[in-house]
Amino acid sequence: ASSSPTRISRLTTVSSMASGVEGAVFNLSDSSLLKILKGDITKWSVDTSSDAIVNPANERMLGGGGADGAIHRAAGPQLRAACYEVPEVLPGVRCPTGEARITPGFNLPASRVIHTVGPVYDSDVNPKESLANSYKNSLRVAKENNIKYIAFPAISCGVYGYPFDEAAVIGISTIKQFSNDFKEVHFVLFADDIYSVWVNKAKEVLQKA
Ligand code: AR6
Repeated sequence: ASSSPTRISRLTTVSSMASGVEGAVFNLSDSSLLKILKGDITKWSVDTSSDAIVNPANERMLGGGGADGAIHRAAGPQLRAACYEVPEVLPGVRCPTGEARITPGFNLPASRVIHTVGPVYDSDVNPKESLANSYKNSLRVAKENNIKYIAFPAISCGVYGYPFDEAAVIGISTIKQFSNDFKEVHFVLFADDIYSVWVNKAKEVLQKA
């Protein structure tokens, strides 16, 4: 299988955020693709119900700012209610850093939401390991729920302060490791700067092999 990336200006496959969206496509394995898209993850959809978006949440899982806030607003109040039902493992902690939990997507176009908590870059003892765990556990929960199409934001790259280039390498290489279980893994990135970093790092990481 060729691992050379195909630059595209328009997505014409399953992604229905397609029209005019900027994106880059890479082969992860013989049977799975990585798509890096610029856009709003709350609008992401594919033509299947075996899909999920990943929410960069906090340990309480009851909403917040950034992508988490946008996802909760778009999903509607049922999402907060479903998160509230997730059992606490410690007082105030429903999802420890690096772990993942799943809920329905309610009013979102995505069928499910996988909530994960990335590391706070400046205070986590091992931010690399924690960020890799967020990706791994999100993919594990996705696999357990037969999800074949999954969209990630840049976990920890906002409020939690993770440097984009390091986060991109961890995210892309971790996804590569587990790619066989998925048809498509997408990154949906909000800003131009972060999008460019992701595309460049995907070329480095995926062309090495
Ligand atoms: N679609 C895609 N990406 C987005 C969107 C969106 N609608 N909105 C923001 N981003 P952040 P974190 C990007 O801060 O760093 C919350 O308060 C954003 O530009 O959402 O993991 C939680 O409750 C950035 O690149 O998540 C936690 O307390 C990336 O998503 C805390 O923030 C992640 O930024 C989690 O911080």
